[in-house]
Amino acid sequence: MTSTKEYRLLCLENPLLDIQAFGNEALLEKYGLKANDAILAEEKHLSIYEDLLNNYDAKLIAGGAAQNTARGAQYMLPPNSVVYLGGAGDDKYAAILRDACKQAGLRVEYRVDPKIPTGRCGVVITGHNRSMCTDLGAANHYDLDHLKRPDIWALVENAEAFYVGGYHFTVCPPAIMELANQAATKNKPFILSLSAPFIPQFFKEPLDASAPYWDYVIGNETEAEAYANSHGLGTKDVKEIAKALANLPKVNTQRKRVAVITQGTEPTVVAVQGEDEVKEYPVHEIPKEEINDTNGAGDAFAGGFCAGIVEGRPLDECVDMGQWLARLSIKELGPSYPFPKQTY
Ligand code: 26A
Repeated sequence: MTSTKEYRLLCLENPLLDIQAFGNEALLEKYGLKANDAILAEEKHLSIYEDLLNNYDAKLIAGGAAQNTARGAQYMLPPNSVVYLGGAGDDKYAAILRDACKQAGLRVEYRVDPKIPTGRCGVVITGHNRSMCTDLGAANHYDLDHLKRPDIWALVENAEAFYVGGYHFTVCPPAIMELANQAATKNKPFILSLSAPFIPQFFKEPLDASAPYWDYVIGNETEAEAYANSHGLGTKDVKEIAKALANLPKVNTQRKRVAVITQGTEPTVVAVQGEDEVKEYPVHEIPKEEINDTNGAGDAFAGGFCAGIVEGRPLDECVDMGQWLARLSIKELGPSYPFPKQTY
């Protein structure tokens, strides 16, 4: 049954402006970056943003993992279906983000910090890899006061599903827990992305505190492996890890947990709580010449998947919607979706 209600999906995380360029080994080496990674910027990284803009013809693109997912879900849903929360500044970068979200039909409710610049993410593309280095800025100041503001809390109560980007564990775990609790007590789906290997590695405690509330947990193979390592699962087998995630203790027993692990061009792995069989969904290949870059492919997958969940579609179809949207995003520059809109 499709509902006509507005803002059925509410998303939370870190709004960032991506400063994205095609780079090379030397650039990665200069800043001590791995070819495929996502990290928080330290002092030594802070000049990379100017470097990318001045020397690598970097483009400014709306980013922030869950904001990309939110734009993606909105892409596949009726108008006014998705609202996104996070912290931003009051500056040129925030204006670019607002504009991109407006064009995508995504409603954003930022906690605006007039004194702190909007967060930025340096993205270095080399081949099919992307290295991301984030200076969170105002995104790091999201707080419970904003979430509990009556107009914002009304959006939370109105929502029928929640999507939280795991990157937010570095910012405001109490806000994540508020949404998790709201989901469990009202029997609404709570969807969490593991986001990056460093989240299960270094933010294990807040991640684990939220685990009993996950109805859906989404990650890629490197995040799954990082989770397995930091939790002593003793396996690198993606299917085994998915099974372990699906069968963690759960608060809302009215929904079976689903763990979804993407693996680039390899099949998407899906495990359901209490079920022995772990399913694999092959991805449709994209001709090489049609690939622009893979930055944001995982976010796009999550966007399509969430759109399916919000619409109450069967799990198989949700996975297919995720794969479909990821494919569209890979053909664009950065975490973007083609306009005019394509229909699923
Ligand atoms: C806290 N960190 C490190 C981050 C991010 C992030 N989004 C939120 N928090 N680091 C990278 N990203 C975003 O990931 C997208 C690609 O998946 C980038 O902004 C990029 O758009």
